[in-house]
Amino acid sequence: MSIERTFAMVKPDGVRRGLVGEIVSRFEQKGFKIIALKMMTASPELVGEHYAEHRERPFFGGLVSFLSGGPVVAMCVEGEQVVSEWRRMMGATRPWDSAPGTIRFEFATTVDENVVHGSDSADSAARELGLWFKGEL
Ligand code: D4T
Repeated sequence: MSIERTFAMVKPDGVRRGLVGEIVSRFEQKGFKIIALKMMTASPELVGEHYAEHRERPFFGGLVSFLSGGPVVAMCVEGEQVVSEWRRMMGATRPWDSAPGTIRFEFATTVDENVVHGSDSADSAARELGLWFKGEL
């Protein structure tokens, strides 16, 4: 058994489109445990820190304004292999590469507004949970 925690988020497009219940229910149906969940509007500083690895990319400015431009739902989710499993449930970053049945296949058409986020490794999960749930877990 490898019980892990990951950082998951419904991005502003997902919240705006009323997809929070759909996304949360996928965790519940699967059997993963939601440890913490909060709706919040992130500061540009927090989003910039979250996406620090993309700071030099041309899409960075737009990404920060999109992510800090409306409420998101931030979650800490626990379960066996949850880091990679949640990535599989989300589907590929580019929705047109994502597999049928995944969230991005079913609910997204673009890369810049692709509904959900999930940490890409155990190290990223620890870093991101520390950022978004500082002192709260
Ligand atoms: P996130 O981190 O949002 O779950 O996305 P991924 O982990 O699946 O993908 P990523 O790190 O490659 O991209 C981070 C974030 O940047 C946006 N993006 C990405 C964008 O707006 N334009 C682009 O060309 C790319 C590659 C989408 C996700």
